[in-house]
Amino acid sequence: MALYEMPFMDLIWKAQLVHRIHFDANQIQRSALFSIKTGGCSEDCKYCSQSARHDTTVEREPLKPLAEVLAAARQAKTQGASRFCMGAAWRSPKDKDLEAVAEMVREVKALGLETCLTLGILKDGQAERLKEAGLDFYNHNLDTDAEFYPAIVSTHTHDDRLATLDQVRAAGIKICSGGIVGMGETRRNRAGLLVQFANMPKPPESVPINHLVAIPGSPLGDLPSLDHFEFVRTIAVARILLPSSHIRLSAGRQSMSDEMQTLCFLAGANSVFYGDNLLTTDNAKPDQDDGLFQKLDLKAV
Ligand code: SAM
Ligand code: DTB
Ligand code: SF4
Repeated sequence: MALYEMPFMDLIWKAQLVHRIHFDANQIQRSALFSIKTGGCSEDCKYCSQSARHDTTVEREPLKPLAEVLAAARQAKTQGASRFCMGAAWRSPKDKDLEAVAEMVREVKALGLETCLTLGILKDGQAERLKEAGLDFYNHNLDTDAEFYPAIVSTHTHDDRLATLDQVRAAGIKICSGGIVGMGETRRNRAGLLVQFANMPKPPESVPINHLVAIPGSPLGDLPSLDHFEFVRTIAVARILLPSSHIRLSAGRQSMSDEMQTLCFLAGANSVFYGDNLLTTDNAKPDQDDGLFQKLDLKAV
């Protein structure tokens, strides 16, 4: 909380000092995102377009065939992404589906891309099977602190999320875990989430900070946007508390100006999702990103 309350200029300066000890400040990592299984999810996460319980425009689809996933991965590689993240709208993967996904991991890796999956809660043994397939990262966000979590999700608990992160760590897979801001949480909730990551025996290698994309028809569909400067402060506090993690400026970039994104990079964000789409919503356009990277002399890695 003391970091959040610092004068803005001092906070950004401190974040820059920390950032430059651990990273090249002119490099940004780029991951592409692809939905391999969209919609129809049993869970009730209030922010999400893919819950079967919310009346959104997203239609339920089956698991995508391998060829379609590989075509998307090849395109992401050609466009310049270094990691390919595959997301599924599941509470938890079935063993049969896990085998199909493991095959996707093997084939995407063979293209020379890093692999990441986000499939929901993992059961005993599933993380090990993904590790055997060569998975580099597993994304599983805590999303907000333990206190606010029940106001957002009732069908699983914050402890369920932590148990999956433990399994991923134990299997030797790198962790991507972050949160969403702008869901009506307090600054204390935001600080609590970041402190929780910082206090882990080994913090996540990658920490996505998502700005809520308000989805029409979802329970958070009418929420007003969080103040942009509070968002930038959140990035800076994340950078200071998690000095050697990649901090990803994630969902919500499509509604941020170039100048706002630049403030986020100054505050220590050093990773983005690159490509036309996130999972079910639009991302910032690659052409726009290329222009911004050029103007700022940023090198994509
Ligand atoms: N079903 C899996 C799960 O819940 O872990 C994987 C997919 S889920 C869509 C992955 C993450 O996307 C969520 O944890 C949340 O952080 C983010 N997300 C989903 N909808 C969002 C929205 N409308 N705005 C911002 N972030 C969102
Ligand atoms: C993460 O933290 N953000 C990504 C990824 N991990 C899976 C998802 C953002 C989803 C935004 C809303 C949508 O496109 O459905
Ligand atoms: Fe399902 Fe994941 Fe969306 Fe929650 S966030 S409703 S678990 S897809």
